[in-house]
Order: sequence, then structure tokens, then C-alpha cells
Amino acid sequence: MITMERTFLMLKPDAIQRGLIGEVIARLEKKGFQLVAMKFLRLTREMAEKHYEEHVGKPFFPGLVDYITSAPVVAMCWQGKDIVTVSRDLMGATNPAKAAPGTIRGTFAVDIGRNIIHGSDSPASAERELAIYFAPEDFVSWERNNQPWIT
Ligand code: RTP
Ligand code: MG
Repeated sequence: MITMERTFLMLKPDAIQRGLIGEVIARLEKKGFQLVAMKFLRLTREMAEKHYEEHVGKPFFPGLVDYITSAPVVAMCWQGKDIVTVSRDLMGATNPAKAAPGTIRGTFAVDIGRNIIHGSDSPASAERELAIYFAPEDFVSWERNNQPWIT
């Protein structure tokens, strides 16, 4: 069944530091997904711990928090058909060394600790994560296909 969903996607510090913001966002736009909210910010440790609360206590957690707070991120809400699953497929496997060629992580990264992009792993995670970054008024509703000057 095809469902229209929204998800939380975040360009991580390495994407910003390497000048890849535009390239990654271009892939999401070209896929046919729609941008709904966007914020450029640097995470506090408190926000990072909230975002990745499922990983608290794991061996990689302290390094993950150091990484995700090391430079700004681009926090975004996107929507589209089955976007939670499809955006994770576009991103590729968590470990970029194992990610399929052509995916975002498979194309742009080599290290699991510097893997360019975050994407929610379920619709419930998406709603939980979106609430960390955005207020209700941050979500912008707009139409793509009813503008005569681009048809
Ligand atoms: P994300 O949440 O960032 O979208 O990544 P994911 O779902 O593909 O992977 P997840 O299991 O949620 O892990 C979150 C992030 O933690 C780092 N990590 N390092 N060294 C390790 O074994 C290890 N495992 C995970 C990665 O940066 C991963 O994206
Ligand atoms: Mg995850």
C-alpha cells in the first residue's frame, strides 16, 4: 500500500563541512519529495542525547554525540509516498563502506562515524524526532503542480 508520510532528515556535520548540502538536498528534490520544514543549527549535547536516546549506553554513543555536535547540521522535514522507507533506501546502509554504490552514504562516505545523513527509521520515530527540532508553525504547506509558469 502506498502511503503519504513525512519524515525527519538531517544533514550531519560532515555533510556541512564537506560542502555537500546542495548535492544531498538535490537528490531528495529530484526523487520527488517535498520540503516541509528546514533549520540550520548546531545541536547542544542535550538535543543530541534526546535525538539518539535509543543508543544511550552503547559503546559508540559518546563518540556519536561528539560527532553530531561538532559542527552545524541541517534539520529538515520532508514528505512523500512511503518516504520513511524510501528515504532510508536512498541513504543506504548505516556503514557507508557497506552502503550500495549510488546511495547517498555509498557515494559520499566511507566511515560509519561520518555518514552524512540521518533519517527516521519509522513514522513514529519521525514524529518524535520532528518534535525535537520543530514547532507546529515551522511546517509549511505548499502546492507544487498548480503553478502555470512552470508547466
Ligand atoms: P541514523 O539514526 O543516524 O539515521 O543512522 P542509522 O539509523 O542508519 O543507524 P543507527 O543504528 O540509528 O545509528 C545511529 C548512528 O550512530 C552511529 N553508529 N556508530 N560505531 C558503530 O558501531 C556505530 N553504529 C552506529 C552512526 O553514525 C549511525 O548513523
Ligand atoms: Mg537510526
